Amino acid sequence: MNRQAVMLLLAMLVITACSRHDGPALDVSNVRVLAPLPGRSASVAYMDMHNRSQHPLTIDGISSPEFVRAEIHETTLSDGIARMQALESITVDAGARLSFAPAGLHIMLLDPRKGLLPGATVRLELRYSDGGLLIVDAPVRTRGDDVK
Ligand SMILES: [Cu+2]
Repeated sequence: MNRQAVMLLLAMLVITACSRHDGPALDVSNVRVLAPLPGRSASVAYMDMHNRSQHPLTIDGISSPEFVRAEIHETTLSDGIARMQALESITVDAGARLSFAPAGLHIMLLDPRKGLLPGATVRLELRYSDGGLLIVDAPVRTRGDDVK
């Protein structure tokens, strides 16, 4: 099978998995990937999440076919210095909203498999701790276009 056939098969498996996922999951909006700064390879993804279910939902893994690695990061300020740390998981409480946004939570996308151009689409695969998958297609924007 070629790569496209494999991806199609994976997509079908994901749809099957999602339909078995009982109850509503996370609503995701305002998704975007910012293209790397000139000379850099790391990209970042932001989005807003809303848990419409009656239960807390935990994301404990993330990947993207367009990148070798993807990680959940949080930027924190201490002594006036911004630092990033990788998080094992994030939990959105029942009814709560959570934003991945500049200077806070973000999805770090590392080692792109090819160049990222504004207008392209990046697929993000977020794994629920109970095994379901949340697939999000994110448009690539330049940093200057990002909505604050
Ligand atoms: Cu980061």
